[in-house]
Amino acid sequence: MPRIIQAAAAQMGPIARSETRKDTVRRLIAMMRQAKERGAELVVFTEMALTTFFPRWVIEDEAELDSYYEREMPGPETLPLFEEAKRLGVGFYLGYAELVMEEGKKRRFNTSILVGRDGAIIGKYRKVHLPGHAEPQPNRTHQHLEKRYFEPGNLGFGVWRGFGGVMGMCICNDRRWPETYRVMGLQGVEMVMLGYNTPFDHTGHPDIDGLTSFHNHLSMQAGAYQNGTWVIGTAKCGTEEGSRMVGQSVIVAPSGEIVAQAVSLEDEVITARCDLDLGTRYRETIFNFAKHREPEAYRLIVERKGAIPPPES
Ligand code: ING
Repeated sequence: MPRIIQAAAAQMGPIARSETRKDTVRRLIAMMRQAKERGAELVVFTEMALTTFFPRWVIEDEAELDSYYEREMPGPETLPLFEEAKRLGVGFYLGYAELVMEEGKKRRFNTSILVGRDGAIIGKYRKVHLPGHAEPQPNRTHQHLEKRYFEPGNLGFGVWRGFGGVMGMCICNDRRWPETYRVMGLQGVEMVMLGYNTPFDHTGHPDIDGLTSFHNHLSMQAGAYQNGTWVIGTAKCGTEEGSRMVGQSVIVAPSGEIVAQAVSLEDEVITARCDLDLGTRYRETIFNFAKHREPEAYRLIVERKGAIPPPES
């Protein structure tokens, strides 16, 4: 019996600083309905899908900063999305800024959840790789202050059974690091979902920033192929409060091939028929970890650290 997931990526165009949760939830529901009309049973929304990407600014007022976070999920303003999902029988990945009291103190995470077709939360992930800075940088039109506004995720890279397979999550910068996919790959992940907010001017080096689009897909295609997993990457894109962000949302097969791609910088739904057993065939042949990986070799290299002679002084 083939294990097919009809999946969708719901790319978001810019979210203005002035947009309310009501506005953004309305946009998400509209795209969820579009995805359902096209047969989707799973929709991947983007990173921080409920607000503008606020780490581009220095925000000194704590009440204003807190206004960008969700204290409960679902909360009164996001419940309509969960209710519509249950009515339609569609599961979803949602990225948002999470504010919780843990161990007696206020904690802030860049978070995503996976919600089943019954509207119940299956799993939660908190972004591990936080790019950018904790302090504002000189000579930048937009800051990238995720290290100021979030803690590194403390939940690791988990996987969860759902939609007939093994599902995993990560967020944005995580997609650039091979460990992200491999830790889930070693747990048998079959579909990795992620959202991203990726400005074109992140490093300030024109030669590197000029490859932002190329590196976007390279990261996800490599992660998919090297771990025999589907990868769905959903952008928040376009010019948002003056910051130009890459679009190109994609659905990538375990072969590394892009099977669906967004072509706009607006709200756009793309869909694909994802056969989970395509991944199985890669993990039973080329990427059979049990047969072909040599973790012992890596350990030896790590233990021999310093074995490379220092450069001639
Ligand atoms: N954004 C970007 C990302 O990793 C970035 C930061 C942009 C890093 C371009 C490297 C190059 O896609 C987030 N939010 O992680």
